[in-house]
Amino acid sequence: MKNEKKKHSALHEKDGISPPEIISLNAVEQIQKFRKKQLSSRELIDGILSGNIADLSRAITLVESTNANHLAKANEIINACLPYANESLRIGITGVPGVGKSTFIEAFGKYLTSLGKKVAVLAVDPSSTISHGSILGDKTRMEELVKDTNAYIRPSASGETLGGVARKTRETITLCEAAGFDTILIETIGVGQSETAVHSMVDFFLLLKISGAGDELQGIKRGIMEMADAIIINKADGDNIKKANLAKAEFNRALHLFPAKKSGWTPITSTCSAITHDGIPEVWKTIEQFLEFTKRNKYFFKKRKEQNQYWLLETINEQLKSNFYNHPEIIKLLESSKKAVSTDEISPFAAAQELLNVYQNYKKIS
Ligand SMILES: Nc1nc2c(ncn2[C@@H]2O[C@H](COP(=O)(O)OP(=O)(O)O)[C@@H](O)[C@H]2O)c(=O)[nH]1
Ligand SMILES: [Mg+2]
Repeated sequence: MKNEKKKHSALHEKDGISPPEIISLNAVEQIQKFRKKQLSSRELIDGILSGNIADLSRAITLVESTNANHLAKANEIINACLPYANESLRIGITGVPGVGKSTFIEAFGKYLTSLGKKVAVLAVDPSSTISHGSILGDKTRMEELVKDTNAYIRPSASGETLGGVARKTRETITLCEAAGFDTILIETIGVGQSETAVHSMVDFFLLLKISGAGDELQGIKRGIMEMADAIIINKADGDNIKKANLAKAEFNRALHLFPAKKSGWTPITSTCSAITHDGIPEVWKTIEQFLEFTKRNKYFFKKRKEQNQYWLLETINEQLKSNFYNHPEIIKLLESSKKAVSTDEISPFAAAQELLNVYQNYKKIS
C-alpha cells in the first residue's frame, strides 16, 4: 500500500501533528471578515469617523476607483466626512528624486508623532503608473513610521492624468482628516506640474534641496521657488555641513530677490539631516511660526477657500474634457480632423469648433 510505504519512508511526518487549526481558523475568519459583504456608505462613514484604518483604506479605494457606482459611494462618504475634516495642517514636500524626501518624511513624521500628532502620508506622483507607486517602494525608507500606530501611509493613486491623481489625493486628504489625522504630509516628485497641484491642496509648501557643487540655483524652476514657504537643505551631515550652510546662504539671498508672497510670509531657509535628525525640530518650529502668522492675518483661511474654488473648477474641467474625448463620435471625428489640419485643409480653430458643435448637438439629443 502506498500509505504503508510512506509511513516507513524517511520523508514521513510524525503522526499526531495536526495542521495548526487555531491559526488557520483565525486566518480564515479574518479573510472572511475582510471579504464580508460590501460595507454600506453609512458603515464606512461611521468606521472612518471612529478612526478605523481598514475602513479609511476601503473608502480611499472607492475614491480611486473608476467604477461609477464606487464613485457615487465615494462622493457620499466624502460629503459626510467634510464637516469633520478641517482641523488639520496640510504640508506639501517637494524636491528632485534622491534629495531625501522619503527619509525626511520618516524622520519628520516620527518627530511629529512624538509630539502627539497623528500623521498621514500621501503622495502625488504622476509617474506612479509606470513605477507602480513609488511611495510603496519608499515604505522601506519609512520603516519606523510604517510601524507607528499614529501614522498612516497610503501609496499614491495611479491614474492617466495628473488632474485625476491630484483630485483623488485631495479627496483622500478629507477622508484622512475625518479619521482623525491632524497632520497630512504630501510628497511630490519635483519635476513638472505636480507641484502646482500639490500647492493647491496644502497650507505649507516645503522645498527640499541638497547642496551641489557651486551654483545652487541651477536647475531649479523659478516657479517652484516662488511657491516655497521654506527651503530646507537636506543631508547636512558629515563632510556636507559646511557646503549645506553655504547653500543656505545662497538660497536666502536669492529668495530676497523674489516679490513678496501673498501670505506676507517671508520664506525661511535652513539645513537639516534626515539621517541624524539635526534640524528636524527646527523645521516644525518654522511651520508653527508660519501657522501663527497666517492665521493671525487670516491668509490661512482665505487660501483654503480659494483652494476649494480651484478644485470645483478643476473637477469640472477634468470631467468635461474626459466626457468630450471619450465620446465615441468625437474619437472618430478627431482622427480625421487631425489629418485635415495637418494638411491645411481646415484651420485648427475651425476644426475645433466643428467638433465642439458636433459634441453639443449629441448632448442636446441625449
Ligand atoms: N547623508 C544623508 N543621506 C540621506 C539623507 N536623507 C536621505 N539620504 C539618502 O539619500 C538617498 C535618497 O533618499 P530618499 O529618501 O529615497 O529620496 P527621495 O527620492 O527624495 O524620496 C537614500 O540613499 C537616503 O539614505 C540625509 O539627511 N543625509
Ligand atoms: Mg521618495
